[in-house]
Amino acid sequence: MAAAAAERVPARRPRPRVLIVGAGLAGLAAAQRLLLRGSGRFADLRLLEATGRAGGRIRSGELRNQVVELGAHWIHGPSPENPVFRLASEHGLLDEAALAEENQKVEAAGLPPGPLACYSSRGSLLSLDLVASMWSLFSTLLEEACQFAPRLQEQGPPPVPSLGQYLKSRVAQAAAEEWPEEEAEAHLQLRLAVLNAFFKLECCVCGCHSLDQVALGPFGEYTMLPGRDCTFPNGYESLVNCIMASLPKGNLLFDKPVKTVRWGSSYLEEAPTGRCFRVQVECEDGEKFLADHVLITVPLGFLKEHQDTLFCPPLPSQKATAIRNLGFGTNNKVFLEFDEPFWKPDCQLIKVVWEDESPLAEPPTHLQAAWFQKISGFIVLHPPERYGHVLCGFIAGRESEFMETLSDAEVLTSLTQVFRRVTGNPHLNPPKSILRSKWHSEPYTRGSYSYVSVGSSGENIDALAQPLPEEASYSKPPQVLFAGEATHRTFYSTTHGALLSGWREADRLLQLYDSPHAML
Ligand code: 6YU
Repeated sequence: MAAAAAERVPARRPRPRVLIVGAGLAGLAAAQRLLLRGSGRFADLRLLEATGRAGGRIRSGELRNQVVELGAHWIHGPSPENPVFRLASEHGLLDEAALAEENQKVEAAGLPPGPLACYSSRGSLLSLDLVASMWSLFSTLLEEACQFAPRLQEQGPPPVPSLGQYLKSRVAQAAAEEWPEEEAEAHLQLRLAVLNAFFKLECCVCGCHSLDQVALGPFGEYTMLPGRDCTFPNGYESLVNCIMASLPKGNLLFDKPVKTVRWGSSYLEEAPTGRCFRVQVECEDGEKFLADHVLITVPLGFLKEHQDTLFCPPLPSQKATAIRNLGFGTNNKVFLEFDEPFWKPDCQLIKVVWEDESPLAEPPTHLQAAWFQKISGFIVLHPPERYGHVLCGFIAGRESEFMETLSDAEVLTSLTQVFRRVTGNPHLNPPKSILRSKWHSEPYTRGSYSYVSVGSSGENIDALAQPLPEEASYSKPPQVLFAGEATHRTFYSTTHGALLSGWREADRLLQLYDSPHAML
């Protein structure tokens, strides 16, 4: 194959050749749609996946022979508008409770799960009334923060750049104006400490290190769908497996990391087609593929690290800026299996409140000494007859990335100390096994999911989603297209955002070739 000087006009209109880079949900969804809806026109399609498996950030693992999720956990907003919910229902992947109509109608936005136990770092259980009242304040402030979305102009521009600054100013105001003056200093501090635990929870939700990194204006553009979040009884990967089963074998090439995408040129394939292609994709192993269109679905974390070498010519400035400015952070999970539970049988969530912390004070900075204080909470896997006594902790940000550098034994030692301290039981048995994710260390992911960071906006998301060349038209069709969760303006960071983005780009190509102007 060599770059051709001039383009040849083929005698017969050939099938377009499509390459999809990445076999996460976005890439798989795009492939499935092109193959199912393209009436055979898109049969010349291949997916190149860097790793040895499909699913990307959907990754189910095993603990005690039971399935646990190392990546995506819930269907957020399982209701008819959610395409992941629809697909999962169609394939019979959900249980009755998730399918119940009442479940689909719950306006659950941000509801913490049922019964919880909240431990203090001083070794006692905290009053759940206090926790509930601080949760009520925090969730009201989050709702308030959504009011600065660009579409809701009546609120005017955001008063401060970040979600964190806004929440902190409102917490300070509530403390000064609403909390009882006669209350003891220690109790006021406890309120702040409980609120700080919710700041950490929101860091996990946003996938950021600090809420000071999250842009306030666009925060309200993220859209929550109705429905109480549900899980896949046989693992999120059961959804991936259903899509995979519908794809012809041989279309998906594993262990094919793409190194360079050359676009905006012309490459002659001498045999067997004698055709000119607009794009050449080169893999790490040196193998080259020619295509009319390439759909890039790699995570934003990978793009941030490799955009300078991945594209030749380099990306136009709008897109390069979007990649630099949008946020991509880390949220990890730690599964811990205990011989005996130290929690009550109906408990669904365990939170730890570090009593000397406050959202209005600087957080601890010494990672080695205090990384575990960033854990936002532990959910209890239910039912125990199936899972045994297993907790799943969530931790976001730099502390989460630091945890990835520690050994399992080091993590177990620190967390055993935490549990002994908060339960006041110095003899509490350590967890007997541990399983955890390390999303920041994954070379083809480099974090967990995207957020709109200070200095970026929903327009950057749209710019990231735009195909290249920028002036694409029917006579100059798109060569490089972009999908993946980070390209969805209102559902970024979710599986449904990823799925919809894959469909969006598949539809772009389907329309292109359905059009009466269809070229090639
Ligand atoms: C959801 C949830 N959830 C927890 C954790 C994580 C994520 N998400 P992929 O990465 O899947 O695929 C790209 C492929 O490309 C991949 O296979 C690579 O290997 C490959 N690749 C890379 N480079 C390549 C190269 N050079 N060549 C070839 N191939 C290459 N989503 O709906 N529910 O509970 C969670 C959670 C720990 C890590 C999640 C959740 C996010 C989803 O997992 C994720 O969006 C999609 O799977 C991404 O699919 P994709 O195809 O785009 O990429 C306001 C506000 C805040 C907004 N946030 C609110 C929502 C909170 C989000 N969820 C939270 C939490 C959990 C627990």
